Amino acid sequence: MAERWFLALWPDARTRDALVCQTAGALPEAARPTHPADLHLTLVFLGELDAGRVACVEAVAEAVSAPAFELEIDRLGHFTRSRVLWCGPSCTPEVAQTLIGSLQSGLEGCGIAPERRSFRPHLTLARKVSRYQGHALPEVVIWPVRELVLAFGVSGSRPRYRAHRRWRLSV
Ligand code: 2AM
Repeated sequence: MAERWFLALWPDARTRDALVCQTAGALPEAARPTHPADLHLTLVFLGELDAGRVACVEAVAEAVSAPAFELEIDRLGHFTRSRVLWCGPSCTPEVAQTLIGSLQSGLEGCGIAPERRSFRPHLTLARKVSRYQGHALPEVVIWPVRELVLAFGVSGSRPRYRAHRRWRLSV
């Protein structure tokens, strides 16, 4: 299967461990949990890209200037149709919305149309979760977001995602 690309935020090891710890109790037995190294929050889904488009996306990410920020991961949620259990922030800081807007407008120059659906920030914790009730994490995890990552998925492998390039956000 062709690689599917996306721009995302990847938690540092400390944040990832805290997320794993805070969400472990929420995973139903039959769920298919995400490999900890695969935990991430997608900002822009890109889909299949040829080499020229990858280079164009890299140039857009390179040109974007955005400050580092913090995300408060405080809630659990469930996407019924895709049967995904997730955690995420109740509030998305304006700086993150601005970063997404800058990326999307740059990506239009690569021929990548902006997502029309509203942004639902989440980290997929497990798949094949048919039903879930519950909303808050036992403790809020403060995630210091310091970099933007261009990644792609490799089907059939675990971990499933590979970071292709990373860009530091300014501090
Ligand atoms: P998910 O974890 O909720 O499936 C790589 O597949 C990343 O892109 C994942 O974060 C995935 O979200 C997201 N993704 C996959 N298909 C998508 C789509 N059609 N639109 C938006 N995001 C998508």
